[in-house]
Amino acid sequence: MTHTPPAADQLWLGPAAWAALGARRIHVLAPDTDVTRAVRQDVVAATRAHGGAVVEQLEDADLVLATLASVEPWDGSLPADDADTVATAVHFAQQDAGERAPVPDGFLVVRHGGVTVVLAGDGAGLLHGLHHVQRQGEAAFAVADADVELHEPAQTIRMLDHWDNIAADTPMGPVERGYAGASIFYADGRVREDLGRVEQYAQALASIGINAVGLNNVNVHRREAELLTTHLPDVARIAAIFRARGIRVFLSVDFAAPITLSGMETSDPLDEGVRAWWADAVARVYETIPDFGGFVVKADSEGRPGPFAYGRDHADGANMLARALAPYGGTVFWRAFVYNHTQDWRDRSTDRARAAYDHFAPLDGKFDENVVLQVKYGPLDFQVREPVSPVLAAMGDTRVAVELQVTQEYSGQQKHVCYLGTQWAEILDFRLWGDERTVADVVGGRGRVGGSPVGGITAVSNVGDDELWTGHPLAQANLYAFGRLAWDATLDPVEVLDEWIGLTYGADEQVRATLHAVMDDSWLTYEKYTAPLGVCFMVQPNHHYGPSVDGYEYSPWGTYHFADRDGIGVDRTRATGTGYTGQYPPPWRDLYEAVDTCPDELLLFFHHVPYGHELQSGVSVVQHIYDTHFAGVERVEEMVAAVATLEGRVPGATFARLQERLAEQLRSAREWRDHVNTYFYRKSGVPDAHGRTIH
Ligand code: GCW
Repeated sequence: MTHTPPAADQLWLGPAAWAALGARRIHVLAPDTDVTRAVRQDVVAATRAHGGAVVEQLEDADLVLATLASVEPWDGSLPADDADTVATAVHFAQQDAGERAPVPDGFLVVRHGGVTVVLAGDGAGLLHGLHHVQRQGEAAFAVADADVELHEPAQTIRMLDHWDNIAADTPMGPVERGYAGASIFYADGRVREDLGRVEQYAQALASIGINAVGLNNVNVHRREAELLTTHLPDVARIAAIFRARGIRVFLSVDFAAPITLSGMETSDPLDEGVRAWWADAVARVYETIPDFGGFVVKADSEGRPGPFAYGRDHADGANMLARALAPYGGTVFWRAFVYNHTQDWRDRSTDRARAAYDHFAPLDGKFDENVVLQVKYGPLDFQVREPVSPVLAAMGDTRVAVELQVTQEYSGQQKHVCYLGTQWAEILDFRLWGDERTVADVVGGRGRVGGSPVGGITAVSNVGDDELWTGHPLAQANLYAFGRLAWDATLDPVEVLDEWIGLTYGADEQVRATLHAVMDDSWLTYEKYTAPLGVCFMVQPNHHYGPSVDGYEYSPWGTYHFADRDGIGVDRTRATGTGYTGQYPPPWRDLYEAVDTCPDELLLFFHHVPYGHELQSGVSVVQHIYDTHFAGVERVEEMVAAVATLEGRVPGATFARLQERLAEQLRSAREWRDHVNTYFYRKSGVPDAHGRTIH
C-alpha cells in the first residue's frame, strides 16, 4: 500500500482510510434515499481519489453494495459454486440473506470469486457495510472466497450527547466540560450558518455506527431552552445533516420550560395545562423534524428543575414527556444522575453513591415504554475508577442505558493521553448479575427477565471546533472506540485502537508501535498518578483539573475520602458504614462488603482502612500510594520520549500538538505525584520504604 499522508484533521476518514476501497470498481444497488445518496457520494469521492470507478453494470464490479430491498429475494436455487461471476457472488449473498436476513441496521458480507458483496438490511445498514469494508482496507479484498459474515449491532441505541450551549457566555463556556474549543453546532447565540464541520462529523459518527445524537447541554439554560421553539428551523438544518447519515437528533429540555418559555405558573407533570403545553411543543417539533428522536432530561439534579418541586416522582416526570412524544415514536432519555449536592460534610448518614438507587429502584416498572433511564456507569460521576452502578441491576422492568464520558472531564481533560476504550470494555463486560450476563448484554436487551426492553449505550462527546477536533490528537481514539464498542462491546479495545491508528496514521509500523506504547495502558497510568484505590475526586473544585486532595473534602457536593492521621477511605459497608454495598446483587454485595475480598483497586471506595493495611498485592495502602505515584510519572516520562520519535512521521501540526500536550501531562503528573505523596506522608508519618523524595 502506498503511504498516504495521515490527516488527523479529518478524524479517521482521511485519504489513508479510503485507499483500498477507492481502488475498486463499485456497483451500488439501492433505492434513492438520503442515506443511500450519502453512500453513493462517499463511493464517488473515494474512487475519484484512489483510481477506482463507480460502474453501471453489475458484471463490471468487484465490490457490490446492495440493500435487501433492491435485490430479488432468494428463489431457493443453489448458486453455481464454480461460476466466478458477479451474479454468482450476489446469488450467494441472496441465499444467505434468505436463510437469515440482517436486521435493518446490519449487513452481511460475502466474498466469492474475487468479488465482495455487501447486502444490507436497509440504507443505514448499507452505510455500516460500506464502512466495514472501508475500515478493513486491503484485507477486505485479499482473499478469493470467504464465508458469509453477518454483522449486526449488539445495541440498537448508540448515542452521543453534546453538552454544547448556544451562547458562548454561559457559565461553563460554549461546551460544558469541553476541551476542544467552541461548539461545532452553535456560535454567537444561534445555530451556525456554516455547518461544514457538522457534515464531516456526521460522516465520522456514522462510520463507527452511532445512530443518535443529543444536540445540547443537559444543563439547559434560558437561551438553550429556545432550541425547542425559536431555533427549531435551525435545529432542522442540523437534523437534515445527521439524517443523511442515519442518525436521529434529540434535544435536552428544561423541565421547567412551560414556566421559563411561556410564563406559566407551574411545570407540575400532573397538571393538565402543563401536559397540553408539552403536547403542543412536541407537535411543533415533529412538524419541523418528522424523524426527531426525542428528549434528554436532567431533572432535580445539580440545581435543575424537576418533578420533586411538586411532590411528584421521576416516573411522573418522565412519563409526562413520554406521553407527549409517544404519538410520534419519540423517546425520553431520563437521567438517573440525581443526588443531593447541598450536603453537609458533618452528616455521615448521607452517601452520594447511594442516591441514584435510592431514588430510582422503587420506580422500576413504572416508566412508560418510550422512556429510557440513562445511568452513569458508576454511582458517583465518571471517575477514573468506580464500581459499576448498582442501578443497572435494580431496574429489570425498565429500559436502561449506560452513560459513559468520552470527554475527559476526570481523565486529563484532553491534555493527558488517556485511552478510555480499555475502561469502557471493562465496564461493559462486567458481570453485575453474578451470572454470564454483562452490562452490555443487559442494556442491549439480552438476557433480561420479563421480555427484552432495550436501553443502549450513550456517552458525552469530546469534540469541538478545534482544527484537530479533540484538542489532544490522541483523544480522537476515544471517540472512535466509543462507537465501535457501542456497536460490539466484545471487541478487544486494543485492537480497536489498532484500527484507529491504521486509519488515522496509515501504514507506518513505527507510528503504530509507538502509539500503542503510549496509549494501550494510558488509562491505568492516569489512575496511578491521581486518586488512589478507587477513592475518587481529589481534583481541584469546579474545573476539576489537577490535584487537590482536600478540594472537595468539606464541600457540599458529597464526595469525600475521610483521610485522617490513621487512615483513609469511605466506609460503605452494611455492617458499619452507609450500607451502599447492600445495593448490589450477589456476589458483589458480599465481595465488596468484606475488606479481604474487595478488589484492591476499589478498596477505598468501599472501606476506611489504616494506612498500614496490607492490600491483596502484599503492600500497605500508603506504600501503594507512593509506589503508584512514582511509577505513574515514570510511565509518563517514557511516553514523552516515545512521542519525540514521531517527528516527521505524523503531520507537523499533530506533532507539535502532541509535544505540547505531553509536556503538560508530565508537568501535571509530577504535580499530582508530589501533592498526593506529600499529603499522605505528612498525614501518616510513614516514610517511603524506598527512600524516594517526598516533600
Ligand atoms: O460530571 C458532572 C459535571 C457537570 C455535568 C454533570 C452531569 C452537565 O461536572 O458539568 O453537567 O456531571 O452529568 O449532569
